[in-house]
Amino acid sequence: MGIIYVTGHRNPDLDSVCSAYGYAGLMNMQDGDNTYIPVRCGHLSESTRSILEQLDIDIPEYEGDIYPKVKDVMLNAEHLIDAEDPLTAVAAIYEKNNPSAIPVYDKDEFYGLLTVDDITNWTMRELSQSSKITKIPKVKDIMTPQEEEVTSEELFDEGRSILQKSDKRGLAVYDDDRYVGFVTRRCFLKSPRNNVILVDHNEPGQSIRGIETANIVGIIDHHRLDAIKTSQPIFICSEPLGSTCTIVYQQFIRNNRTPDSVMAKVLLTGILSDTLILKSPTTTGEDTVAAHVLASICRVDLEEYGLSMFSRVGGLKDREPRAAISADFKTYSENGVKIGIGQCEVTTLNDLNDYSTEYLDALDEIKTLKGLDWAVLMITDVIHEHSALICTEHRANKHLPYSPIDKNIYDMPNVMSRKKQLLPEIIHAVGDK
Ligand SMILES: [Mn+2]
Repeated sequence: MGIIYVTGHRNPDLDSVCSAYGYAGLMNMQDGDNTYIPVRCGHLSESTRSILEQLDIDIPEYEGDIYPKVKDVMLNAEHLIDAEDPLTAVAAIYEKNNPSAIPVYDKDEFYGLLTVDDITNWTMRELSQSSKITKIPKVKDIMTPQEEEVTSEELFDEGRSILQKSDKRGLAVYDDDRYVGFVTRRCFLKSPRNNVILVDHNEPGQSIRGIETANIVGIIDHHRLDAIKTSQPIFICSEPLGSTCTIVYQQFIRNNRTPDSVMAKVLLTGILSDTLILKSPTTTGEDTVAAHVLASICRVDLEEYGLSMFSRVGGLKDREPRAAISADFKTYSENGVKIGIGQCEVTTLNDLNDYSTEYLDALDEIKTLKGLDWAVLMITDVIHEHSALICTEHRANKHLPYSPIDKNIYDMPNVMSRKKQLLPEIIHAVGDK
């Protein structure tokens, strides 16, 4: 039985979190030999969290990295030896296998590790005094105290080095002061690799930290392909659809499964979020069909639910500008110009005037911080299908095909998609002399 983590990208938006949850759910039904655990490798924005909270699910836990840890190699006690037991009680264990350390309990509490060195040292000492061992001690009487310990979250390499420096053959492993297992030198012979499925992204640079040490066993995505080289053939489903959740829904269908009501709402949430309630030009017929089927399974009015989701996102005034810009900010390099494009969704652009200076200042800071030449922020009103673009000072501004509302602020009626509509114009603008 193996563990396979399913993770989205580092900016955990709704499509990313919902597709990880959905695909892990499907795979747990399909594959009884492994356990699929959905995780997220970034922190949720307040609005994303509040939308996930009304879904009635366990929100995927945060995992900062996928580097192998002590917990991935530690052993659990197969034999229960009590501290009060006579030393002869361990003989049966040695008959079966040859452990270098055995966990010892004091009733139900972990007492310590009995190592093979403890036994050898005691035997040698006894034999040096007389040629026959006459008295059998209790296990606890021959155990030497152990000073070092490791935690289950310790990195594999770190755990190995702690054990190498110690004169012990094994160390107890703790999680929050609770004994959870033990490690011996044998555990550290080979670094393990965690298994991961990437959803809603495939580029290692956008993935969970330590991805280079993991086995990628699957990719479910709707972005351009720039994936890591794998050593084994893997399952890839990459399609230019509006949402990864649509692809996950299609995987349910392909495997003759129907999402239940809770799962349907999870997948619908991802689709409506990424396609801006099916209004973004990235929306395909397949997204529309999937969204309608899912809405009927979970019995919600698609449009109403979509609007209620986006109303949680709030307006410009509810957000801290730097956080709002960074939440979804992508960088590109064109003609030697380093460009950053942020996008945030709102339900009204009416207050743009009041907050544009704050957002322009924040955008300037982010530009400097990230070493960019030009940074722009697309603010999209998902209800009225209308965006505004605010830009830092750059010669390309004057080549943008949009009418200015104010200095470095432009009006973009009917523009909803950064990838499909804005990016080509940005690339064109930096190309123009
Ligand atoms: Mn997506």
